[in-house]
Amino acid sequence: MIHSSFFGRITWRFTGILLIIAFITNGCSVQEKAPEPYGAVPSERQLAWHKMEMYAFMHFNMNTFTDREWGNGDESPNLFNPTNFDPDQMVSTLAKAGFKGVILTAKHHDGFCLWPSAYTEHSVKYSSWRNGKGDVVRAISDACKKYGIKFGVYLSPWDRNNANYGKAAYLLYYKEQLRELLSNYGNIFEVWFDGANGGSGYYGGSKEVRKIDKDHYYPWDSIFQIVRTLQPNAVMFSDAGPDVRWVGNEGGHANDTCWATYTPMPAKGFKEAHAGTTQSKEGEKGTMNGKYWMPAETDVSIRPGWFYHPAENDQVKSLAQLVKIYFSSVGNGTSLNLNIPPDREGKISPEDSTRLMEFKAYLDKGYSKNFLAGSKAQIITKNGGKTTTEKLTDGSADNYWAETKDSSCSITLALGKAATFNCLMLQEYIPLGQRISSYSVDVLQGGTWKTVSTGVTIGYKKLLRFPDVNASAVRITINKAMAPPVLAEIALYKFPDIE
Ligand code: FUL
Repeated sequence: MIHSSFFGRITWRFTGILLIIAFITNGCSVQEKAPEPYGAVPSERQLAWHKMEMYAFMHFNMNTFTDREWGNGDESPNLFNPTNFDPDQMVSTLAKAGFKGVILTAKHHDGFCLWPSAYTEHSVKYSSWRNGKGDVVRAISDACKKYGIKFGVYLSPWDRNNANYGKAAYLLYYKEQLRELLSNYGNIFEVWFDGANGGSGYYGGSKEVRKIDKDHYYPWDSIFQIVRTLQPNAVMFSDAGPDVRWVGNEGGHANDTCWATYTPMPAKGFKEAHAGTTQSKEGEKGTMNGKYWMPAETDVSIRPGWFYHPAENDQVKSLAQLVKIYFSSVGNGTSLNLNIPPDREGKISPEDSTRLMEFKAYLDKGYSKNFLAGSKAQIITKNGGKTTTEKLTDGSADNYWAETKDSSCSITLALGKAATFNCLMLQEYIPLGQRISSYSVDVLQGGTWKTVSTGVTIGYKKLLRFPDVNASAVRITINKAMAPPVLAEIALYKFPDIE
């Protein structure tokens, strides 16, 4: 039959191509079948976001000049007046400090717009700063392109300036503003939707309290659709995602058990889980086997406030505090969004930039030597299956080793020679889901195995810290997994002590 052999050839060719693709992407032998994904899995845009790990929040707006955290909305545009505005200094400092992106507060709750929006008179266009010709969004997004980092926007859903806030007309205004930001400034990697909504304000002179029905006021689906249409690669952040969830605190920590999957639940008194209406504390842990892949972002400020206040110049977080935040956020599989608020000149202040460079030097030193580089992992499964792999130590998290049957196994890696270390990095291969739910780590000291750490979740990345230990091998025992484990990378480091 001409037809069946024709289709047979096509099918054969198609299968052959698939196997070649599988071989190239996974490094598996052609006989091996890629494991089925387990549970919710990340989208391409979420995978790209995970890999950023650290980006900077930039709270810079009217409050910078009024010494406030929440402006009322009645501030004169002329108050916005950076005296030495220097986007190159700001963005190059952040890029040098290792941040992979910047999220700018294009509009905070007071409603002042850092770009010349066509829809309001409450913006840089109506300020005497640069005779109304300034555009902070343009300047920062251009600098991000110049220094090779990504750009994101915060557009406060609450607006204490707008006369229509609380009514349907405001929502049209909000959407137009979102369209402006997403159409005119190049690629956006993240759009940040704040959950603080409704209350007292200026509201075009009404000066009243405007409570909104948080369950129904914002048409989140159509707002999200604007982002998907105009910036398909951008992730959206809010208490309830849809792509990235709030970690649930502003102290800079995730839980030691932190799932990338999440089923957001409405807080007491609300019907639906949206920005401002979730049980936010749950964000610290996420949900085992949660409905969505919705990893956490840990947002925290380098200073007590989100905006710059001269009186807080001596309260910039110490290196020890930043390092603790790093291990508690990035080390628990979340991304760190560290706020570095520019000062009234329009620069990153010397106190902050000095601390950032110390932080960068600390991380560089810690990551300078991986004691497992090139080591071969010996794997023994619960049922006695034995295998070895170099994929876990090849420096690439884009390929993996997969166990096909057993959910528990032990992975032993020998160091070239005994060394002192204090941090083990583990990575699951998340395109196939988050699977592991219990493990322990032992080190070999003079012929005896000693347990140094135990854990529940791994996900995109887990950095396990323990006191300095001198040992010649490390063993990871996967005790439980919801599906046979698929790991991407294992590394071992010695981070410096902090005096
Ligand atoms: C909060 C806001 O109310 C703060 O001012 C700040 O922007 C922080 C990141 O989010 O909800």
